[in-house]
Amino acid sequence: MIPHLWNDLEGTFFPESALDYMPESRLREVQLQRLKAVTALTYEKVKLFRERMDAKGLKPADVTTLADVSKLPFMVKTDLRDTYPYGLFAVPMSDVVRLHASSGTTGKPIVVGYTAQDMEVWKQVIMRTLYAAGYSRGDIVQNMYGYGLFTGGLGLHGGLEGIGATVIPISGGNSERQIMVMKDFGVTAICGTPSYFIHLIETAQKMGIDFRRDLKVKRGVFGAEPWTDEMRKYIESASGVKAFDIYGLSEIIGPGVGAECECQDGLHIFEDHFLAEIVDTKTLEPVPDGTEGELVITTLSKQAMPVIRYRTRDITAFETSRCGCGRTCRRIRRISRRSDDMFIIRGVNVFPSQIETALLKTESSLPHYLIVLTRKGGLDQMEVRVEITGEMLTDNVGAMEQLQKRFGKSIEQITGLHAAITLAQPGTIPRSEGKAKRLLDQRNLTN
Ligand code: DLL
Repeated sequence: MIPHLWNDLEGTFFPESALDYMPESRLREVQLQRLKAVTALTYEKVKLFRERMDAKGLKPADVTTLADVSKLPFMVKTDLRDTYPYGLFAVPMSDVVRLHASSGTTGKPIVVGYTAQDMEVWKQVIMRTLYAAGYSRGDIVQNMYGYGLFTGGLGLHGGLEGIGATVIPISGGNSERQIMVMKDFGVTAICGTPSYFIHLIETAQKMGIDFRRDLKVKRGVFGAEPWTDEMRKYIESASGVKAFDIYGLSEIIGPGVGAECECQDGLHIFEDHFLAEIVDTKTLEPVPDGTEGELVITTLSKQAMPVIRYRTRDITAFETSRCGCGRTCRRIRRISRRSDDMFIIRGVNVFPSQIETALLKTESSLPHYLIVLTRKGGLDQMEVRVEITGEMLTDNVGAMEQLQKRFGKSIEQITGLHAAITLAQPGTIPRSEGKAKRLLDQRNLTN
């Protein structure tokens, strides 16, 4: 018998968005009730979790308060690989109505499953995301996230249909056709990765199409990869599209773990379904609100693959102020980096987002860029290839050299490191239809 976690609000009915405004005391009650249930379910059904609990001498009954979550063992990505494909599932396969997979960087993908009720929850959190970003019935939405095993396309799709929007399931790629569809189908809102949208802004320019003059797109929900506030400013000023952040990961549900509201000031976590903690990356102890650390998430209502204390590797902090929108769900700061994104060059920790900030501080138009790491005479070298955009282009060689110097100086100010800047010809840095690849580490190939 599957414990029914979704309809356990003792008869209280909260229409989708109203859940975002649940009185905080009630929200914590719901969380605790669900935390107890999910711990019991996972203990009973998932061997790996049961073994780890037993090793710590813990039983589900030891969870009596929300703070007790910190006693529970962590789960990490390799747990999904080690139990590939279905070892963490807590229901029989006959109850699993959907599988997705994330194409890890090495070897086998990780596989995640959903029951019919999980699909309903997923739809609801995406609906809440879309309402928060001002989407509604009547919107014509071009969904540019990849459809298929990736959770982005079909995840957003369910919620878009849920709010009654008209969905165009176009997926990524074929950029000129994307712009044609936007124009001809009267698209009012979009979903996709921010890096792909920046590429589309460029494509439209090349096609002689002006976003403000020729298109009706007003809003976009962007995520699946780190992006900065500078990038938001660029998107909004270059296209007139108001850009909202959406966060999520396959292991937890896919997109829809957290999202920005109209205040665009941090992402509200859908706390009735996801219990968020932020822990110190070294000690793994909880950090005070406002302090950066690694986001750890426990699914509170997942049936097919409940996940307890999953270490996301994503670095963020809880916002300490209340949000102007009145939602009671707590917010996290936008995720600018992953702890495993970091590269170490000559002993200095660097995140690709720092390079992006440095480039955008120098030039307001976002250049496409690639960080290339090599080794020369045993010493790490960092090259940043920056693609020339229309705004930067000039015949004046001196001016181009100046630009190169300014990029270098800005990177040095932010990271303390010297980077060789190469200005690349327009269109030469590879574009991605999904998540952007910003780092090419060739240190093992060079010396
Ligand atoms: O990227 C799910 C998703 C689809 C989210 C569409 C948003 C929109 P994965 O492929 O499993 O799932 O990758 C998850 O991507 O741990 C973060 O490191 C990163 N990520 C996702 N959203 C954001 C965001 C989807 N808004 C991993 N900001 C996560 C920064 C993000 N990083």
